[in-house]
Amino acid sequence: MTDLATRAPATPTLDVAAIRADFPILSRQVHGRPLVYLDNAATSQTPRQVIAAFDAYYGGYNANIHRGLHTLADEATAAFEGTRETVRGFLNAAETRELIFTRGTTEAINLVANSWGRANLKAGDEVLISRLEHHSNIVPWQLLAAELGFTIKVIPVDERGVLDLDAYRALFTERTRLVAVNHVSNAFGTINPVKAMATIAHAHGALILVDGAQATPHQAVDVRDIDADFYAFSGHKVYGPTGVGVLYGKADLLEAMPPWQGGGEMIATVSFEAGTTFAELPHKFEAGTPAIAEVIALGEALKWVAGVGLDAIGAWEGRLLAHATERVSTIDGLRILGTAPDKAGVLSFVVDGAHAQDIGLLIDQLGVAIRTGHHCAQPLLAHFGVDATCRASFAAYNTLEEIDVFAEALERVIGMVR
Ligand code: C6P
Repeated sequence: MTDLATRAPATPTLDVAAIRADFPILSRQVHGRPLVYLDNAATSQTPRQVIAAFDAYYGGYNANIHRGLHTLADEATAAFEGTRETVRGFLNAAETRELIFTRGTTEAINLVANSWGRANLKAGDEVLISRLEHHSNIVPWQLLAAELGFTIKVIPVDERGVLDLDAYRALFTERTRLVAVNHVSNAFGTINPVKAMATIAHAHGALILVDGAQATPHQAVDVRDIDADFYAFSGHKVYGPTGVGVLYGKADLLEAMPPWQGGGEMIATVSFEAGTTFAELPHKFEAGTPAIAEVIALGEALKWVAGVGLDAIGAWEGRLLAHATERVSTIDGLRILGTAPDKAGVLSFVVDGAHAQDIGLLIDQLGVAIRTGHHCAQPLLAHFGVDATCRASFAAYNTLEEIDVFAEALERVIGMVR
């Protein structure tokens, strides 16, 4: 993996105008100005191919899956399972049974905590979590630790927001059972060396769970190359719909894990006398009717991403990041948080004398959408002595001209609040 900001080719290989034409929302106005959408790390926009998948499903073959014998049920089941195969290719997983559909990254991590964690962690054990984590990769472990009595140890970061690998190595003991780390930090954009971290974890007999919510939209992910034991991502950050995400888990681990939610679809047989036996993977972890249309639409999103190409997307976003970094660096009193050499398309900053929320509200009046606040990463922000930052985050459809509009709007807004 290389630095997105420096690996960008001089001539971008993306046809950004053609890409933008796929996104109807990008032609809308906000407060009388063309929308400049730079809140992609919160949720990315959705191409018409994904929107069309909802129409096709509800207008053509809406039915419950895996249950009916009628034509509509067959068609819906085939499309749903088709996405599982698309996800398999997207992550380079070995088998589709290693892929569980969830509501998103948050639910995927909660699944691992409540199933694998509850069955395998006990008092005295240790779980390593990085300082860079989103709350969804902290709180499930804290909840479980309060119940089971294991210890959470924090992998530190340096002043650039880069994980300290020597300190990481030094945290391992014979009681370390799990490492939970994000692939890309949502608050700072740091790309973590998860493959090296997996090697170290495995050498100590620990598993590694990788939160890929912010990696999958920007770079090709190969779960087998990383050797991740678990890998999670959300549909809505990778040009897909909300309400759907994926948990990848190695088959032998998932096989040995107990179900975490009970209901229809996840059983083989149910009897008051003999008890319940469970379905094979992946259905053992998919209780109840899933988000069928969303899963099918996620498949379209991943095909769209593959069609554009993640290498080209990553390179283009690197160019956007470099340009944005250069533009805002000249603003008096502006400090960028997160200056890792290996960084995805996220620009987090604070400005002396101007609160992040004020900047966010005022810049919206100029048609520019950025996120302000703690980005669900309070331990990270607290470590850097702030309670909020402004965050601009980039996607394939953003342009250099939009970055200029953003930078000019930012300067104007700062002038208003100071
Ligand atoms: N980050 C952001 O603005 P869900 O909500 O389950 O789809 O994703 C949670 C999540 C987990 N890990 C990382 C690294 C994330 O960035 C997110 C979501 C959004 O940064 C919303 S807080």
